[in-house]
Amino acid sequence: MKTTIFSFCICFVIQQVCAAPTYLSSTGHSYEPIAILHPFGEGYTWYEVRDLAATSTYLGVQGHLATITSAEENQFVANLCDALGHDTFYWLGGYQPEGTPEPNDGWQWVTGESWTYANWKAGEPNDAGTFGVEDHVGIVGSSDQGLLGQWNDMYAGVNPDRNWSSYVIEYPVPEPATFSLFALGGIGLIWQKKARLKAQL
Ligand code: MAN
Ligand code: CA
Repeated sequence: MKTTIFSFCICFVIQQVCAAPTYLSSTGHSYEPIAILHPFGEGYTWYEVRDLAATSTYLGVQGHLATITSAEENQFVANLCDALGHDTFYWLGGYQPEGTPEPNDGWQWVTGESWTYANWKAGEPNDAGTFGVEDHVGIVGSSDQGLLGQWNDMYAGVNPDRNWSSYVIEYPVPEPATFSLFALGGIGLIWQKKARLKAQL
């Protein structure tokens, strides 16, 4: 189910749309894209959404900006973004250390996982645009222009040409089956304890 939250201030309207985290069995993780639309030049930096992701929890597990290491994971995340129905990029957890001169050098994930996969759009990464410093990865989250799932390196700060601050959270949650077994085990223990208490009465 999609949830839409509108926040209104005098001259500032923010729309935030998200859906429940969705599980991908091949990675054992759940993914939650969050679309945030706002007036141009407002909104969050990459650093702010990185911290928002890292303070989000699901099933008691701390999240992080999504780190994509296969075509399957990329497609899965892109499709979840597309389902929210907003034509924005979504920040991922990929970045270049500050001062990396070459557009294609030194890319890393926020989790420290190795950089084994990339899905750059043709011509990217290019360190282009108004600010000339593009060290963070955004993924196209809409199929509207036929580029769904392709990546661009972008400026991390608040950009006057941008009206979105969307991002994807990844949660390394326990597998649903394992989780259910834990839950069943817990119920079993409570039941045993109750039975023991009854026997003592
Ligand atoms: C264009 C391209 C991109 C760049 C953005 C910056 O779309 O040059 O590579 O990241 O502008 O706004
Ligand atoms: Ca770029």
